[in-house]
Amino acid sequence: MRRGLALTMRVLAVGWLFVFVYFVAVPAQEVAPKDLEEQAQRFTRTAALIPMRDGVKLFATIYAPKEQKAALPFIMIRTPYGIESRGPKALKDYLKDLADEGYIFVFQDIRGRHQSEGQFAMMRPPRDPKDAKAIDEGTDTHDTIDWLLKQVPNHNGRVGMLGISYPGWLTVMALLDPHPALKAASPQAPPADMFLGDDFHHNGAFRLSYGFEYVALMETDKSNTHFKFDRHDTFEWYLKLGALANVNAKHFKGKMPTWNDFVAHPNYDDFWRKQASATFLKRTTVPTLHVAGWFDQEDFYGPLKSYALLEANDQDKHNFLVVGPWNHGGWQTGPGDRLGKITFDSDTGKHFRARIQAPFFARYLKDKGDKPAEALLFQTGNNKWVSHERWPPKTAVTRKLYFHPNGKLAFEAPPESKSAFDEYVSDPARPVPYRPRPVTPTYPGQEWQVWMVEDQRFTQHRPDVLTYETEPLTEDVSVAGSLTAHLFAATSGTDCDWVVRLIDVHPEQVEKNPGMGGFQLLISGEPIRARFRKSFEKPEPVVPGEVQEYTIDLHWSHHCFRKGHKIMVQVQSTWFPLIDRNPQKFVPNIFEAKDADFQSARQQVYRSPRYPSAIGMQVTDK
Ligand code: PG9
Repeated sequence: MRRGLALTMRVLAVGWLFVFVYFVAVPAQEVAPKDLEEQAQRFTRTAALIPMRDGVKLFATIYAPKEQKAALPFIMIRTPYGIESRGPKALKDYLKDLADEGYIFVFQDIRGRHQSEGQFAMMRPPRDPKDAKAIDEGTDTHDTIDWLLKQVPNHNGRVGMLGISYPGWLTVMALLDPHPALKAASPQAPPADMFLGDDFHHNGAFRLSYGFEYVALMETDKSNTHFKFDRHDTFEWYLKLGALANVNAKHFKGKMPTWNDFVAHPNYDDFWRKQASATFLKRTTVPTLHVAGWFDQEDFYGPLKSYALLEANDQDKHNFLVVGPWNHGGWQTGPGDRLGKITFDSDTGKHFRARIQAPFFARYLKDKGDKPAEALLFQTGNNKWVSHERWPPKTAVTRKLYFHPNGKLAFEAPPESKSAFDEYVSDPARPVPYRPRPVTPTYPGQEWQVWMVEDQRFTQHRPDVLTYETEPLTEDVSVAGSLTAHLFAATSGTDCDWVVRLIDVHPEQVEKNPGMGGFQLLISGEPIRARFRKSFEKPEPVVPGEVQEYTIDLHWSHHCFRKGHKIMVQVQSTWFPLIDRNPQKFVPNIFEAKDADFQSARQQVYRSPRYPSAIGMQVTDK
């Protein structure tokens, strides 16, 4: 192997003519033989170990069309998940329309993963520009593009980059100090802030099942390793695990760098800020198409934030947004005409790949076709694509839906009533599940991918879940923009979580689809940790019994609550094991709380003229 690498190095100096002879041939793994066969007929596959500026070599495969008549642009995907299992498959679905158009495809394992050398660092923050020797994902992309331009024949000097989630974030990293040949980028579902809104935390509340299982997946070894649960229902497993301190004590034994980072950084400090896009993503010279899914169970905050950050400085008008009715990466394969039980009346995934993604790259890499729309969003509820010149639209106005006595929800402010609040007991020993049990593992699970479109009826009438509901709507209510929960609430403890869920309740009779009678569709749900109500940097205990105002960002939505449907809001204090349990007693660091710290708390949600809890929604008549 070492002799092979030495040869590769020597060849690089000689030039591209010899490159195909000396590419290090690495056998493909985990690929369906059919995919390989098909690709072998269409493409010439070459593998290479590409040297980076610090000498570390990254493994890449290059698929050039066999019948290549003209010089073509590159399309590149960099990933931590292993290119041998993904590249050939992607060419059949995710990248098929691009393949039909004609590109040279490049797939690369990032530093420290699968067949690449070096050390993996979870979301390695951008380098210090003053440090000439520093590397990051941006320099690795830059060095790879440099190499491709010199070593691969018959290209047109332009590179496009895309990817979903981690590969989407790698695409964002490539935008910071872009290689001049990078002419188009599509970051799809990239995380933007792991403390505020993406995979690992939401508003500082730790995403337990995802955080734990993703760390095991990525840091057990160089490949993808699934944690082996000894129970089918992980709800039960996490409950038995107890306090988070038991993760290192019983399982990870201090060996997982990212878990240790969670424990060492329980608040929004420089560790999180350094890797958050708001810190460095200000402007880009590269045309960029951001892609998000309304039902993304992992990174919904990220793509919207990335679009908004670049939109603030988009003088060149080349920053675009697409949001479809998809779960995490749901646009990469299949027709996209449904998700779980929800149907969309058209093949939204196919449409995206053929009519949005492929034309975007053709426009900027081949000078073909027109500019994309500024913001193309699928309006859920009405099942139609709507093109906006600006997002959120200028015409959107904010309306408030107030909590009322007797579980009512209305656009009028609440009246005085005998008692000003509703209450429940939150017991961390009996948390509210976030999806119907059994909660099967995240990886390689199927159910995880669709939990956001599960019928929410499974929590209704629990004594620790408050429900507020409108009358059947007499006209459509079309959200186009942000949703925000304003909660006035008190706890008998010194810390707690508040989880707010906004739900579209279908009528009892759905003619077109009787199975949807009464279905409760989650439109948005977010937790807030009381300790962070004033600052994510400096948590503070709450005074027991004192009413506090909590503002919870429920993000953007483009949903039409149809005439005859009802709007429902639910409030609870656990959402398990999606979110770890709050001890409900203030401790300096929840990752170090003891089992004995967990206590029940009496939770009160106010709905009076003085403390009018409500959901703010930007609505339009479109
Ligand atoms: N949601 C995944 C992830 C991205 C970035 C960091 C951590 C996790 C993913 O699907 O890639």
